[in-house]
Amino acid sequence: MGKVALITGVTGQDGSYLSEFLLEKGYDVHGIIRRSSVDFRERIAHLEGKPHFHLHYADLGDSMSIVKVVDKVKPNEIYNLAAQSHVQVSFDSPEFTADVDATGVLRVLEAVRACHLEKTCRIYQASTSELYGKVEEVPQNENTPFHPYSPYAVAKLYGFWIVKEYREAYNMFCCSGILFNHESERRGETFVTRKITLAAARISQGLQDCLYLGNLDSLRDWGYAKDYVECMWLILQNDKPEDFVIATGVQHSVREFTELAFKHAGIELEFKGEGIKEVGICVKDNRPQPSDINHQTSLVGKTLVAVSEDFYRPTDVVNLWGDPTKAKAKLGWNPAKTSFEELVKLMVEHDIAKVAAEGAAAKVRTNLAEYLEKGIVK
Ligand code: NAP
Ligand code: G4F
Repeated sequence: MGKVALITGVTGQDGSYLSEFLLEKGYDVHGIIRRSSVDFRERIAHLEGKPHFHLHYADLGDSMSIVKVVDKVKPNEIYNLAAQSHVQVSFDSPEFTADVDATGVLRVLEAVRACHLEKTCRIYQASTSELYGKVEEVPQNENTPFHPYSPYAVAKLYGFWIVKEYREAYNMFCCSGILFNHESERRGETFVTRKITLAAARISQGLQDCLYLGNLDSLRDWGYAKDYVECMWLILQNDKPEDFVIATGVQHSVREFTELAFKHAGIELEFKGEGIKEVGICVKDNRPQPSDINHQTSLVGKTLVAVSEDFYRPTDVVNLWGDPTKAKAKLGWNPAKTSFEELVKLMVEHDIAKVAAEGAAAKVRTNLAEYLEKGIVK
């Protein structure tokens, strides 16, 4: 019999990669999904219907639903990835964020106890570098003090401590991975990296004029999500339950990410001005010029990136930089598998293809509408 894993947040970026990873390892993978008015789950659509992949309705805000799924599935491992994961949104919906990201963790732990699985079920909690918040040292490791700096981070801090508490109080194998930012072609479209790669793709194809961002000076340690899900699994295969920092150990600014993404899309930018007045101007237009897309006019001299106060946060975390020494030494994890440059490239290439495909589909629809109107096709 293979192992059984239960993933909360299976429809998210990490949940989808982790599902693929565990299926390849021979696991029976169960995921929890929420009722939504849209039934298409883009990130896991290719897994639905596979024999070892199962979905169950439950919600982290609903204790009974979690208890029922845990009791039915009887998992050997639970990966608690479900969360309201957007920091800026947590300022608009702080109570919901606390319910899911803080109390939700407690609900999962209690469900395991209620089902008497505390001796056999290992639990991974998706913790975050946001706990370091208004950072007290750089780079950050497992001993760096926490200073959460958003409603999201405060909620996640509760999740971190309740996992630690259950580990000590009830001898449960539950651990937190303190993951630094990890991105991919499946990243939500309002996180800064994906917002940038999609905009670079659209601007390069003449479908968007300008990208508006918030704090360009913010520094992050960005890794590739596909590499990070392996570490989640390694944490649960360890001899004893421990918490780990997962990061690349390399730091870049939002501005650097933007410059590189646009460069991959054939656009060289130069940044001028400061703060709210800063702009990114095109200084070289290296885009190929196929005849069938509408970017015949050069972008040189145009302002393609500008700053908008709308994307400033009431408090912002500006200096995240992780030290993955412990994960390297104890788990044998390689933090340098995908470099920053490779990550940006793969995201931009993906989005250029996506935008082009959407453009082509839209063109077919327009042509078809025209033909129908003219009576050419009936
Ligand atoms: P994501 O793409 O935003 O996915 C979040 C998942 O949580 C989605 O499947 C979502 O379901 C689910 N969810 C939200 N509220 C729920 C609820 N009440 N009940 C059940 N499911 C719920 O996030 P991600 O980037 O994959 O991140 C995974 C986890 O790692 C999160 O806990 C996040 O806070 C944490 N984390 C992420 C990073 C990062 O850089 N990505 C770094 C550190 C920690 P729907 O599809 O139905 O919305
Ligand atoms: O991409 P972000 O929204 O990610 P953030 O806030 O770091 O949170 C992500 O990583 C955390 C791990 O550290 C996770 F726990 C969390 O779930 C999530 O996955 O913003 C990154 C930085 C911020 O400093 C933000 O102020 O980019 C800055 N930024 C500048 N302009 C922007 C924008 N962020 C967003 N989302 N949109 C902008 O236009």
